[in-house]
Amino acid sequence: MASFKEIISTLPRRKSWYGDDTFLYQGFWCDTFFIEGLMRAQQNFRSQPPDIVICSAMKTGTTWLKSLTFAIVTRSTFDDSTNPLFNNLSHDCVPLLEVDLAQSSTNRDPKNPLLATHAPHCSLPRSIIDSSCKIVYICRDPKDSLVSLYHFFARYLASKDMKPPALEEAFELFCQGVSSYGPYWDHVLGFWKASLDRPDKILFLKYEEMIEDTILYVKKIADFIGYPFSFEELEKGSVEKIVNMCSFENLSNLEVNKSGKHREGTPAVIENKMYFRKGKVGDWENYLTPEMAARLDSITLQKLNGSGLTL
Ligand code: PAP
Repeated sequence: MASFKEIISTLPRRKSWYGDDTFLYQGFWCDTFFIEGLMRAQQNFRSQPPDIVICSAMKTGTTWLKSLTFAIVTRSTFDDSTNPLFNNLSHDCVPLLEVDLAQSSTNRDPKNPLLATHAPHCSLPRSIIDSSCKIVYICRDPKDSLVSLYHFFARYLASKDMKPPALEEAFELFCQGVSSYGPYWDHVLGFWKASLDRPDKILFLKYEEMIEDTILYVKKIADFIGYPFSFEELEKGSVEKIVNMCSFENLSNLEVNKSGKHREGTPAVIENKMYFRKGKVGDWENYLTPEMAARLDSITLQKLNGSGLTL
């Protein structure tokens, strides 16, 4: 039987704007490392009903959503000063399916029901679709996602003394759908349509709406994943506490997120601070020309046409 690497080597490939080759697997562009992990997870991962799967395309608010959900599910286990989020990046509190759980479903804390993936809906392991586990999906204005993605890889390349490409180059490929786990619009639409089919299983969130009224969405998420706030908790401000603890200002100023490293000791090591840039809605205006924004908006309109979704 062909190895995963051999199968990947037969897939359509393009040069990504951050240097490596990217491959088209099940309709989505991705690096070898993540495709291989996803293939393993598709083969090996067995989801359990209490699982809660955080799904997202890249740079749409994953770090934040992981922090919020982790804080929600662990609120009765830890007090205000002992929550692991004070000393750990949220990516280290919520395992990533295609990396941490690729070899085995059981390589995780049995008390933590959360896991995450950037995989598109069509590529989720069968057991996630078939079991009664919950999925929480977050998406974001593609203009802000692109700008965030560009800065992330530009900083990553700079840290390795490599020259980042021009934003225009990244923009062009993003528009063509060639971005990590892209086409971005197909990723969002996959989860959007699935959430319409199974609203009890998939909670579909937008970064902008969560920024607008985080308290409301923390309550919604908690209800959806089966950790509702009691009347007493609401009265004593537990929701506000979680919102404040997971705010951009608070998390980005924690020592672990200023100086710590994610996946230290592996080739995929990344400084935690790279996951915190501005955390704002509409920062694209500082980087994209009006023409670039208009082109992205028109692709978004065309792709989402008839879906009932706006971004
Ligand atoms: P990932 O796909 O690598 O996990 P992800 O967390 O989805 O990244 O996206 C990072 C974005 O979320 C960054 O946006 P920006 O580049 O436009 O600033 C990051 O700043 C933002 N972010 C991180 N933490 C928070 C938070 N607590 N609240 C709001 N936004 C946040």
